[in-house]
Amino acid sequence: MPRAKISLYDVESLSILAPDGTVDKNLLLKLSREILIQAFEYMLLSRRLDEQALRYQRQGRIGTFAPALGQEAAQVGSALCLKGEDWFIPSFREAGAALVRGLSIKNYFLYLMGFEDSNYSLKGTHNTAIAIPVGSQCAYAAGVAWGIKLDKKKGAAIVYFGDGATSEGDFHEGLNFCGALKLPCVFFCQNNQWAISTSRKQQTASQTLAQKALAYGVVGIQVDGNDFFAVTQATQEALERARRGEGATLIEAVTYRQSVHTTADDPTVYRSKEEEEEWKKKDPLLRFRTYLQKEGIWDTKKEEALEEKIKEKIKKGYEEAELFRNSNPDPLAFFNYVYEAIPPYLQWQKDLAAKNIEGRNVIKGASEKKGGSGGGAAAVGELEEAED
Ligand SMILES: Cc1ncc(C[n+]2csc(CCOP(=O)(O)OP(=O)(O)O)c2C)c(N)n1
Ligand SMILES: [Mg+2]
Repeated sequence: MPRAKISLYDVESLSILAPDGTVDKNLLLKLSREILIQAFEYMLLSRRLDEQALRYQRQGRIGTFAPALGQEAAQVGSALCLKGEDWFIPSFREAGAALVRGLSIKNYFLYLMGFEDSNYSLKGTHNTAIAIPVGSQCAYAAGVAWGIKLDKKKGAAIVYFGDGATSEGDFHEGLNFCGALKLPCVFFCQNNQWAISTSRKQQTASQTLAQKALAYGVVGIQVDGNDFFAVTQATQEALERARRGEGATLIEAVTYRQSVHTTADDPTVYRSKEEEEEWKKKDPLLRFRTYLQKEGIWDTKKEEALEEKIKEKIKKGYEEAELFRNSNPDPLAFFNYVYEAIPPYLQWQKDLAAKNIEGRNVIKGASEKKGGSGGGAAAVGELEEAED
């Protein structure tokens, strides 16, 4: 019999909370009233933070940012399953999840103002800095998970990335590594249908993103990413599996990026209004609110009070960040945090930048002298007094 079928497992899909706010009671995880309210509070905070940050960005108060708007159930639902000992490894669109992990509004705005002090505040936590190179965090996560296993530590790692990242090598390498070594890692993919202007369909011929797990011998599951309960259930199961030493899971949370890719993007040139309207009907916040109201857990009065609280919190956080900006912070701080001991070529760059910031010096013949010293550093230049 030279030709036979190799049987692989089927990929599960999970949905518990429908867009009209009704739930499948057989699948519903028992969660306390307090947790449900807390989840809604984080989801609303995340949404309002996105809306306010967009205004600040348009006013020139902060730099470019990537809104999480529309992905609140995926982010808050998954992050709420984490314990302090677990490692949180985000990309650039995870404000909702990061808030659950203790990110302060001040630090969020500091990051968006370009201050490295925000990332530095992560020291001592189990949260890593935001990864901008798409998919790179999947490789870090494999390393973190390997560390957890080698050190026989409790907990697991969770890494966040998008549909676009599943076409990057780092995603495949990370997943393979975690599969081969049975590492405690949850790969949390937010399939928000777009990677800037590349649609999910253009991204891959794969029927689901979850099935990519099969090739690496890890569990893959697709969930309705706008369904708080499905996300929570799948993440909880994946984390428990990881903690039991049974290896990694790939979760594909199917959701939608309702806003711009970043504030430098205009989605009207590549996607239709109709598509956006269709997804608004599946909005994660609306559906969760409808459920909570039906259950008598939430009402308009509570929400009005929460809206007020959130408004104040965001305003206060922004003002604290502004205060920091106006306090003459060290503009060279970002040189300090990449290496424990700053290498000579970086020290050179730092000194050069310091002199340039002082406005007294200009670079002359930067690429001609002495040659680079590795790590992509420019060749050592020559400093000269400026004419003015
Ligand atoms: C390695 C790399 N290539 C390209 C970019 C530019 N870029 C930033 S975000 C992005 C799309 C990412 O899409 P996806 O993974 O779906 O995440 P989403 O932005 O939708 O959250 C690209 C191409 C980058 N940051 N890093
Ligand atoms: Mg995407």
